[in-house]
Amino acid sequence: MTSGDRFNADHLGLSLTQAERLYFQMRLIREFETTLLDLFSQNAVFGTTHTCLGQEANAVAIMEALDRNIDTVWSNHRCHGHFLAYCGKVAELFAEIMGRELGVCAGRGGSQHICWHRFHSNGVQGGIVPLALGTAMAGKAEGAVTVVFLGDGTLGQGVVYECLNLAALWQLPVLFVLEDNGVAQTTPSELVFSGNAQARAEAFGLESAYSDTSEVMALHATASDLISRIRNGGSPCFWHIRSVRLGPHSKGDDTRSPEQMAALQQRDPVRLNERLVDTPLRLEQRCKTIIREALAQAEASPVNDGSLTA
Ligand SMILES: Cc1ncc(C[n+]2csc(CCOP(=O)(O)OP(=O)(O)O)c2C)c(N)n1
Repeated sequence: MTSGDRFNADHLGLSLTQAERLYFQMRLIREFETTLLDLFSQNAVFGTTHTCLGQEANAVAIMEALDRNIDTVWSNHRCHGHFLAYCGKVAELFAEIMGRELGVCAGRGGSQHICWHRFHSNGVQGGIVPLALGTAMAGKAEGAVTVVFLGDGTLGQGVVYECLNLAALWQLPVLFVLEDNGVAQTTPSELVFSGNAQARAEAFGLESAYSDTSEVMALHATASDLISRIRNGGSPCFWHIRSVRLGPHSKGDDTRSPEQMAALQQRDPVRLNERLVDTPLRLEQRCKTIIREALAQAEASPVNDGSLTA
């Protein structure tokens, strides 16, 4: 298998510019997530799920800036967009969530336990951060970068600060990405968070960056800059991205008011980036077809009865 086969969403048979491709990937993630919520409401899927509706641009912008042959990604409970932007394996992700043998890990762990090539996810808040330091340390000699995703609620975990300290002390090639959607499950950040997230990282000696945008090209430019600085021997970095969560925490557990949600919709990255393409409707239709076919493929795969391991 070549690296192109592994990671290239262009196997979908489209010839797109970079901007079109980034938009297309966001649209595909959006379609995946809305389909998944529909499946849950029909009781067609068991377990739980955490969609990344509203955060698609972060995932797509960052994965595009990585060298996926050597760089490592650690993702959290809200990982579908990160994974799809990493490799575009739609059917395998559906199948994983549905417990099917075709799943990324043979349907054994669901999306919170993905381990594929150099992409990992885990739902224990903060638990992935020390692991990210490990892969950063291991990859330093070959010029590899590790990216680890955090939600703002995860800044309440002490281990995150131990890791910021060690990353700076040992100058590890790691990019901490804070996807700050302003809410942890149903708790608004302002009820639990004091001070400034960037300042917390800087206090340990890390470089930091802040983005308050859903523009995918702007996010990609920042991601490329930060990742290449880290790769070329720069300090580890903490990137605070102000984001929006447009869906519930998992399924239906959203206590935010319709007014709050309407304000957040103004920052919907899929809508905001639509102008990057001439034919958004055509791409939307293409995404819908891909999702429909991938879902059918996942559904055709046998449920893993526990005998098949990844
Ligand atoms: C150690 C631990 N405690 C509690 C949970 C349950 N839990 C899952 S996600 C979540 C909120 C996470 O909020 P945040 O880090 O802001 O990420 P977001 O969900 O907003 O993306 C909680 C409390 C968990 N997964 N791990």
